[in-house]
Formats: sequence, structure tokens, C-alpha cells
Amino acid sequence: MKLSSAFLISFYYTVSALPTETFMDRYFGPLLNSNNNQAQIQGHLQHPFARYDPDNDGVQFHDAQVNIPSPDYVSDLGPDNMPEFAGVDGFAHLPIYQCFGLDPDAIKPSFDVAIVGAPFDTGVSYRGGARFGPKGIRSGSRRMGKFGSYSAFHNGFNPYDDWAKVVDCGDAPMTPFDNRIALNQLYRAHRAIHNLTVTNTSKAKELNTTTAPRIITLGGDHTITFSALRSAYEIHGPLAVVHFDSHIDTWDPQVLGGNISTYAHLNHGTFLHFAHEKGYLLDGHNIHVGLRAPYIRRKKDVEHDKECGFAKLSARDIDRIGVAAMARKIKEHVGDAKVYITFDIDVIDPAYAPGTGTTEPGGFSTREILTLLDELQGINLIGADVVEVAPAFDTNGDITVTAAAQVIDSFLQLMIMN
Ligand SMILES: *[C@@H]1O[C@H](CO)[C@@H](O)[C@H](O)[C@H]1NC(C)=O
Ligand SMILES: *[C@@H]1O[C@H](CO)[C@@H](O)[C@H](O)[C@H]1NC(C)=O
Ligand SMILES: *[C@@H]1O[C@H](CO)[C@@H](O)[C@H](O)[C@H]1NC(C)=O
Ligand SMILES: *[C@@H]1O[C@H](CO)[C@@H](O)[C@H](O)[C@H]1NC(C)=O
Ligand SMILES: [Mn+2]
Repeated sequence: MKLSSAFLISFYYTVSALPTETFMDRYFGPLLNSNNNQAQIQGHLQHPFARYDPDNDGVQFHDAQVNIPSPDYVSDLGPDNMPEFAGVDGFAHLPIYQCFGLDPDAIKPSFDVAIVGAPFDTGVSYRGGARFGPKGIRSGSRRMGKFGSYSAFHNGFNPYDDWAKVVDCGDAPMTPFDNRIALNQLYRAHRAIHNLTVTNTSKAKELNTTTAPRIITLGGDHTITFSALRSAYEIHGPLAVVHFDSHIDTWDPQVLGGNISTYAHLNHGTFLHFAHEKGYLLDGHNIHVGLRAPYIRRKKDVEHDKECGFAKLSARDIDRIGVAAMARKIKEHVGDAKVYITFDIDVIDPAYAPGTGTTEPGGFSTREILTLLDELQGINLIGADVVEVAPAFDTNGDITVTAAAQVIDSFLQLMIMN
């Protein structure tokens, strides 16, 4: 509450005129003691979150006078009045929908874009913790939402307040005890979402996306992208994959995973090898962006990566050619194809995103990556994910989870702003 000098002067005169009444009685008494429902309070009391409601005389908050609502009045206590730091965390305060695991005869939900969590981290080679990624990213998104995410760079565009209906489908249940089961659970959850119909079918046709809702997945370690790609491939056919990562992730499973069992072969460094093997990748249109981690084998990793069909932009290209030129190359490379962006948070420099399992110095600043994503406007983005967010390694200032949430906000802009 702002104490203006006018307030202090009026307070002084009010108190001297009414010496028997205490400050608390006069300014707060009726709010805290509801004996008199219609009591009025004089003074500069402002309720920071209540909205003026012209349809209800009971709730009018303004500078001079407050009418206390009836104790049974509740319509200002709904989610629309929630402060940005409060509420049960759906991504960006989006409505939370049950999108899979529905009764067969339940009414099918409808939306254009779904956020879904993939809490899984038993496919990692180094530090774990990405099973808490979905919770962390949702927490990092609390200052975004319909109430005030009007872009400073895109003429006030707000992805939460435009033609698309965006919802949060919660997390797919993924068992921590058997990766084969867990990855299949995620695949079936995605499949159930892809089986629904978008709310705005005419817009979907205009955008050439199909009437299946588009999905943005919150990882989870990078293995989860395999399940997401499988379901997207079944709806869309082979996809141009833009892979933001400091690592290649096309490693031969005989190299990464120890070659100890076939079970060990599918993990967060080999899923792109398998995506290629299964035909999910559109030949000639896939590209890594931000590479800098060392290879395991002197030459063969590079050869194998080429066999999997990827072009490369390295982290050093940020300085060598700049992010605008990088974005142009990516757009040329994917052309008119349907694009899936998979975004390993470790592509961002550890100074800006320490909360991840396998940090590699020398990456994008948050500003550079957001500029690059802006420059991709016009691609046909049908699905995306942000993976490897491990909140236990984040700072108290939440820098990794807020960066991850901002990247997803950029994906929504690419999907909806066209
Ligand atoms: C997809 O939808 C059809 C028709 O509504 C239904 O028969 C089928 O079981 C659904 N599949 C999934 C995976 O939800
Ligand atoms: C679909 O989106 C367009 C904006 O692109 C809008 O004009 C139209 O009213 C929407 N249709 C439905 C059914 O929501
Ligand atoms: C959709 O496809 C049509 C025909 O191929 C093309 O003319 C149009 O530009 C495409 N729209 C978008 C948004 O990519
Ligand atoms: C992996 O294991 C198979 C089967 O035991 C073996 O043939 C192959 O040479 C191994 N690969 C490597 C790189 O050790
Ligand atoms: Mn990765």
C-alpha cells in the first residue's frame, strides 16, 4: 500500500477529529470483523488483486472508499484474480486438463496446443535429477500467462491470449523402475493427445499442421524425445528435427551405454541414433545447433552422426557468424517441412542454466538463444520439448527453470503467431 502525503494529512485530521477511534478500527476493523457486511472504510485502502466488478455493487475497490462484500460472496476468489506467485502450478497458469487416462465414454477434451510433463531421468550417463524438470519448469513459468505476457518484441503478441487454446495436460506417469515401460507410457500419453481434435480446425488447416493438437513436452532426460518423436511421426510422417544441444546424441549405442545389454542401448545420448534407424527423421533436413561437447571417438562419432543425417552448427558459430545467420541456415535447412524442435537446456551456457546434468562451458547466453528462436518465425513447428532441466542443480534464483519456461514461451510464439 502506498502511503501518499495526502493520505498522511487526511489520516492526521481524521484521527484528531475522532480521538476515540483507533487506526485499526477505522481502516481495517470492518474488514476483519464482519458484523456489518455493508460497512464502509474511509481512506486509501487499495486491494491489489480484486478487480472492479460493475455487475456487483458489493465489490468496489477504489481510493476513497471500500465496500466490503457479503461474507458469502466468492466470485473474486477465482483463478482470474490469482497473483502470479500463487496458485497450483499449471504451466503459465494455463487450465489443467485430463487429456489421457480418460474413461472411454468421457467427453473428449479439445485444445490446440498441449503442455505435457515427462518426469523421467533413468536414461542419463552423468548427474540425475531431470525427473523434477516438469515441476521446476512450471514453477519457472509463474510470471507468464494470459494476464500479462504481451511481448515487448512482437507487437504485444501474447500466446496465452490469442486464437489458440493452450492447456496443461499434467504429467504422463512414467515408472522409475523400468525404462521400457516408462518410455512406452509416455508414447501412449502422446498418442492419446494426438488422437484428439484441435479446437480451431480451420486455423490448423491454414497452418498445414493437421487437426491433431500440437504438443510441447517438459522433460525429463533427453531419452523422452524418442517417445515424443514416435507419436509425432505416426501422425505427421518423417520430421525435420532441429536439435539444440551441446552434445550430438546420435552416439552409436555400442559406444554410449557400455554395450552391456540391449536394454542399455536406448539412453539420453543415443535416442537420435534410434530415431534415425526407425525413420522418424526427414532425410536431409535435420540439424544440430550449439554443439561443443567432446566426441567419444576421434573420427567415428562424426561419421556416424553424418550417417544419421544431421548437419551441424556449433556453439563457436555464435561468435563466428552470429545468431541471425545461424537462424537463416536453420530455416534454409528445414524449408517447408514439418519441424520438431528438441531443446536440451545444456545448449545454454552453464552461467545461465546451471540446473542440468551434463554442463558444458561455452554455450549460448539466454538472450542469444531467445533471439535465435525469434528469428525462426515462419517454420512449420508441429512439436517441441525442453529436456534435461534438473532443478536440484539450479540456483536459489531459479535461473535455469525461468530460462526453460522462456524457451517454451518462444515455442508457443512460433506455433501461434503465424
Ligand atoms: C482414438 O480415437 C478413436 C475414436 O475416437 C478411438 O477409438 C481410439 O481408441 C483412440 N485411441 C487412443 C490412443 O486414444
Ligand atoms: C480460428 O482462428 C481464427 C484466427 O486465425 C479466428 O478468426 C477464428 O474465429 C477461429 N475459429 C474458431 C472456431 O475458434
Ligand atoms: C501451407 O501449404 C500451402 C500449400 O502447400 C502453402 O501455400 C502455404 O504457404 C502453407 N502455409 C504455411 C503457414 O506454411
Ligand atoms: C558390443 O557387443 C557385441 C555383442 O557382444 C559385440 O559384437 C560388439 O563388438 C560390441 N561392441 C563394442 C563396441 O564393444
Ligand atoms: Mn541431449
